[in-house]
Amino acid sequence: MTGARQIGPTDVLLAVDVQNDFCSGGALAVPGGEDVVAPVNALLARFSNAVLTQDWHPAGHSSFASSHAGRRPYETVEAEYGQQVLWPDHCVRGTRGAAFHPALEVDRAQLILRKGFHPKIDSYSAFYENDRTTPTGLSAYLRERGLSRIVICGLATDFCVAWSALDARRHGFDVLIVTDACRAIDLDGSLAAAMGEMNEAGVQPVASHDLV
Ligand code: VGL
Ligand code: ZN
Repeated sequence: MTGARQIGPTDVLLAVDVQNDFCSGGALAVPGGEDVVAPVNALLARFSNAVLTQDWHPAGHSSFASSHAGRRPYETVEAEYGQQVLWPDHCVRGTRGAAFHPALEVDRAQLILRKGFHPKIDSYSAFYENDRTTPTGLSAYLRERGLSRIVICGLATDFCVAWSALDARRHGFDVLIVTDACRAIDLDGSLAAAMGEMNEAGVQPVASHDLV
């Protein structure tokens, strides 16, 4: 079999934001978002190390268009830390939209990392908030557990998946992205841009059937 890659004891599966609000009928539905659940579950069954992230915003979060008078979702504003896309209200902590997709095999994960909980800072990456200086603690967690290669999947390819993959490379992890277990928002070419940046940074695309 060409392209087969062995899953080993120092590999960790990082499944990003497989939550109701990013699936059909959700507040920030990613096209085909729910289609990742089956491949992500199949991956969870094969990895002995797994981390899930959960987008987890307080009501009135600064990334919500509704928090900015006269602004609409998908417009951009200047936050204290730079450009920030405004989103529909989504993944409000404790709501059904913030819950994982009901079919996701959450029990297989050892860590659920919540992000985006600071009212004035968004957090796409699983490693750093969007101010690019506030860490989530994930890098130290993985290092302390001796995990050196991150296999990433989930939602959305061009935001939370890509930002996490790029930060993982900056922290010196090997990174694979499982393309069939991701779906994108694709806002103004954001998918092509994200794929280009990940390629440049050495994030390697892989199909889930090649991970054995
Ligand atoms: C995400 C936009 C806002 C994501 C989260 O999971 O990619 N995108 N919050
Ligand atoms: Zn969010």
